[in-house]
Amino acid sequence: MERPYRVVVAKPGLDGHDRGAKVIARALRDAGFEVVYTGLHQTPEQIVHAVVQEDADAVGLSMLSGAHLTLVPRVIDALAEQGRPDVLVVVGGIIPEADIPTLEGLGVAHVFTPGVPLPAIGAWLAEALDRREEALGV
Ligand code: B12
Repeated sequence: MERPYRVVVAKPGLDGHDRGAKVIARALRDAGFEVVYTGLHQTPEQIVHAVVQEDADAVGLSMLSGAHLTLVPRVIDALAEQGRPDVLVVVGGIIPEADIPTLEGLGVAHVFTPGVPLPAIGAWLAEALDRREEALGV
């Protein structure tokens, strides 16, 4: 990893499934990322506010409620509206296989479903953020 990237791990929506988000926040922190966890029950606007305030490189949305096709596009739109379309967006959780191409079409860089080893998630993110940094010419 070129530098310790900052990642906002967020729980959009009204459900209380926060175990996955906490596991990921911890795993990314242990892998050398700077992690900000938003806590439960965040609106897309609150999440994007955190991303802007923290000047984050990436946002990871943990979705187990089934509302991903409603909430993920709202986060992506709000990032563009707030002048941060460069932020890498990843989604994790209970996402039906059939919805993954739709999310990727909206601009989600990767979808992580249960069973992916935690070190592989950190490694993927580090590589993707190194590539993003190169592309941005930072
Ligand atoms: C534990 C659990 C609960 C717990 C939650 C405890 C908690 N604090 O999290 C309790 C008992 C509270 C609960 C309640 C309910 N639940 Co529940 N729950 C589960 C269950 C069994 C396991 C989820 C879990 O914690 N897994 C362990 C964690 C570590 O895994 P994970 O979250 O999937 O995260 C991994 C990956 O997905 C990924 N990941 C996740 N997030 C992120 C984020 C990023 C950035 C990245 C990179 C990766 C990533 O990496 C993680 C590590 O591998 C699932 C079924 C299942 N097999 O997944 C149902 C499930 C999610 N629940 C479900 C439902 C319906 C409910 C209830 C509505 C049931 C009811 N009628 O009351 C309520 C809702 C209550 C509420 N207020 O939200 C459904 C959702 C259906 C849907 N999506 O269409 C599921 C899928 C069960 C089912 N098959 O029907 N639940």
